[in-house]
Amino acid sequence: MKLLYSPASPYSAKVRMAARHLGIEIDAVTTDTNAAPSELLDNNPLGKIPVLLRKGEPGIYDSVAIMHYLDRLSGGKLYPKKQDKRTEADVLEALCDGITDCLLAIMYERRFRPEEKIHQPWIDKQWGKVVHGLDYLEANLPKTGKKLHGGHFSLAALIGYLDLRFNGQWAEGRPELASWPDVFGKRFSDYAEMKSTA
Ligand SMILES: N[C@@H](CCC(=O)N[C@@H](CS)C(=O)NCC(=O)O)C(=O)O
Repeated sequence: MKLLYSPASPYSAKVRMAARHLGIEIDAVTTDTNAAPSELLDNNPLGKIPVLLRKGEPGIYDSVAIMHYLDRLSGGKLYPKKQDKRTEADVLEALCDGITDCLLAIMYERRFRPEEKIHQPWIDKQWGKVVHGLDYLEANLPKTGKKLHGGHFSLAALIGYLDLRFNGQWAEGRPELASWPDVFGKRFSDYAEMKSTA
């Protein structure tokens, strides 16, 4: 299988880490969404990464659908079996992906608009959601034992992206969250290698 991805993409980091954790081989192919290559558009009409490609089968997107596919491939090793634990994992993943969505909205506002059209109230609104989300996580960090699940990988991807693009702006006053990567790194030793990079 191939994964269309980019090294900075947090959602790509999430699924790559999960696949590595499960021992599922994936060939990661760097893809520039701005160039909109046909391999990307033919497999995801939205032109977004990550997209998982299988021989002779339709592409799989978005990252949550890929995570669920990996879970099925592994025989259910990526998400808890018990209903309440499963819901917890799903909601954690939704929260961390949702915070990441806000961070990307901020990045895109700055990157794609001419400087005079950048709308600061929109950036502030997105940042407000980030702050609420991170404060919630600081007070409600998931238990991180031997059994990692999709929510853990989403949180790891979020923190990797925060470190890459918002370094110095999020960790202060959130000691639990700031030290969580050390805990996670003990359970998933490839974290430093696989988190978002420039
Ligand atoms: N909800 C999607 C979000 C994917 C996404 O926004 N990916 C970004 C890169 S991190 C992208 O492809 N951006 C290009 C675009 O929006 O055109 C997922 O979970 O996969």
